[in-house]
Amino acid sequence: MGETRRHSPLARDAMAYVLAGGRGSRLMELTAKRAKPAVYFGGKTRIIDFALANAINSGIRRLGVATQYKAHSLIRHLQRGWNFLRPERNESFDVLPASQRVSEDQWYAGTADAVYQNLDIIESYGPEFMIILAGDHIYKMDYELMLQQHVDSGADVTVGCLEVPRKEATGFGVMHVDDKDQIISFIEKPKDPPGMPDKPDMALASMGIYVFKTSFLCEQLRRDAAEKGSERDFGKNLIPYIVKHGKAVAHRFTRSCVRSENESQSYWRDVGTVDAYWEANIDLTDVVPALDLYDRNWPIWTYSELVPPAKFVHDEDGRRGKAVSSLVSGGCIISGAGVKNSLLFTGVRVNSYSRLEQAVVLPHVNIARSARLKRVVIDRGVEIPEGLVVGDDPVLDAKRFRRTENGICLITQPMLDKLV
Ligand code: ADQ
Ligand code: ADP
Repeated sequence: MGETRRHSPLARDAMAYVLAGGRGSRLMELTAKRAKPAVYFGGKTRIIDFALANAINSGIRRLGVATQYKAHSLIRHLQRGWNFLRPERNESFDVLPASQRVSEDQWYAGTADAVYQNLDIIESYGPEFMIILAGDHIYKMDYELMLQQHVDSGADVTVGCLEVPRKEATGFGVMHVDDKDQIISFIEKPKDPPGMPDKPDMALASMGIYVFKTSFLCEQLRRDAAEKGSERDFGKNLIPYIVKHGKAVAHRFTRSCVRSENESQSYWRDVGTVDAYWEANIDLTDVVPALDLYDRNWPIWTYSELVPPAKFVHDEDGRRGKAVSSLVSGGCIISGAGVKNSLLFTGVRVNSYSRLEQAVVLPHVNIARSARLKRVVIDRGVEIPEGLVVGDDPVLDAKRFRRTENGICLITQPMLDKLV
């Protein structure tokens, strides 16, 4: 197996603080009951597992997760899957729901407030560095490299960034840097994002990942909290302030952040819309996917249900149950049905005469006989009735389900219940 990685004290002196309170409303009904970080991704994992696994794989052993919006499913997942860090080894794992600890009438106002309200907990652990992460992106990144750059450059804050097409940069913090990658301007979600001087069609976008010395972060959070009119947000308030009054440096997310040999390019996805979510999941069915989930040097840790292996059976007429170019998780049974270019999460049943193509099927979905489903996302636990056809008639699909511009149908149980 791969060499055992050795970690410098930098990562061991750092606490990773994951912001997982946002709703992610563009995922529509997928986030009706759960926060975006709790949404299932990739067959076994949930979105938040990527940021947390990155932290663990980078050698960080102190983790905090700030939750707010519809946090139950997220908290349950964290308790089941991530509760292995041990205080007696100087490790910690804290779930920090907005609990009105600072003032009685306040939830977390913005992302900075979600840290500010827990400053006493953070200070009680005394980490030298804080790495603030978003819990809603799919990527693999070695945060140790970012910590190292932070120390080497002497920055007040180091901001993770990547190049995105200029037109797509309206949802990001967009920055300009000098030749040493010091940030000279930062605009949060500009309507008309400025391009990069040498690549006018691209913009340098913030990943919403920040490294600070803890003492400096505390000082800044307290300063911002006293400021009238601040929205208590990193992207809107803290980062622009530090860019203006201090030293902010960009850390470029590149392929070198990951040591896997299989990945030909750096991979980072927001999966913020149903289309992007469907596509990123279906991409995993490629022969050589851009995101390698099989890399044993960079495992994506998660809570996984104890289930028997996936099973493929003939039905009573001898019809074969089969899946090609697909990922099929444990507990699935495909019986006399055909599955192609699809991703089946844990415990999915596909029964005789049914056909799935480019389908993302969340855990414990039961697909009755003779269904034909193409380009769909099916929410957890849905009972697909016998003979349901989706993906053939755009007008009918749009009437019954959530159909996106790209023709992907999101199917939930309440939508099906309305049909009868
Ligand atoms: P946004 O993508 O708009 O911008 P934001 O809504 O601020 O992100 O959420 C960032 C993270 O914090 C998400 O993981 C979210 O779940 C969480 N979160 C949001 N509100 C929260 C709250 N009140 N309490 C706890 N957690 C909360 C940010 C930056 C941009 C950057 C993009 C990159 O502001 O500059 O470009 O991230 O996606
Ligand atoms: P159909 O595909 O005709 O709708 P079923 O869903 O009843 O049929 O089951 C098909 C096959 O799945 C069964 O013949 C059996 O092999 C397998 N199967 C169903 N339930 C279980 C179970 N609980 N444990 C193991 N195998 C099962």
